[in-house]
Amino acid sequence: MAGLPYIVGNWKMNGTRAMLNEVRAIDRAAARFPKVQVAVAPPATLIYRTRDAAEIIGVGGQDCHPLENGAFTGDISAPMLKDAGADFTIVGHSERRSIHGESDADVKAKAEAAFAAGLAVILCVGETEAERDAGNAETVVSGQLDGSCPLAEGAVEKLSVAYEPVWAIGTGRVPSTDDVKAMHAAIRAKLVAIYGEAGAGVRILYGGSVKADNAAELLSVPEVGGALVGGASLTAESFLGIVGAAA
Ligand code: G2H
Repeated sequence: MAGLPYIVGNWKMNGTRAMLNEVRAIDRAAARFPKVQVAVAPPATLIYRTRDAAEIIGVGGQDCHPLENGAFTGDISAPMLKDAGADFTIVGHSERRSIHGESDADVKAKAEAAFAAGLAVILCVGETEAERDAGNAETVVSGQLDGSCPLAEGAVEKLSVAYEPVWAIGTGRVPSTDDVKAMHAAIRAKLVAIYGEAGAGVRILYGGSVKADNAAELLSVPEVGGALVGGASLTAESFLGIVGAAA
């Protein structure tokens, strides 16, 4: 697994211009952690301003439309994210999959559109609690990867995968380190099956109730190459606690 630990804040539908103070504080502090790659994905309304306010950290979108433009009221395309200053976008977050009914094929089309626009991609996968209880967690995640990994030439180079068990998102519950280890190993094997040798270089993040006090343990698990952080990324103080744990 290549690269520095990657700590990404997913602000979801949170944040107005006042959050730019947090951005500046995160950006200043990131300079003290050169061995950690730090990024935030603010709501689309703040991407341009976040890019302007930050010098070091990466800035990304939380979703994109698979097409470049057209009559899709309320949607934002990958080239628009790029134009606003984004370096990457998240696709396939479970909140998009469940609330907006996005299929694996939708997520794959979005990932390929993002890649075509020059954006890196964080592709989210994860099982529900019922799927885990039924013993199907790895099968579900493997199927999501089969259906949603971008296959355009070179896309793998700009891909990260985030394993986010749905039942751990925003709940304060996290899987055991053994379960994280097993799932990340299964994801690695699947990525190698899909991409060959290049699959060994894809960063696999963990997401779901990551906090400053559990980050070090989660990040110490083999094949955990970083964290996708929701609630705890909304203040510089809590987010930097996680960045510090990754250093
Ligand atoms: C999982 C995560 C961020 P939280 O969705 O992607 O959110 O850290 O609030 O569980």
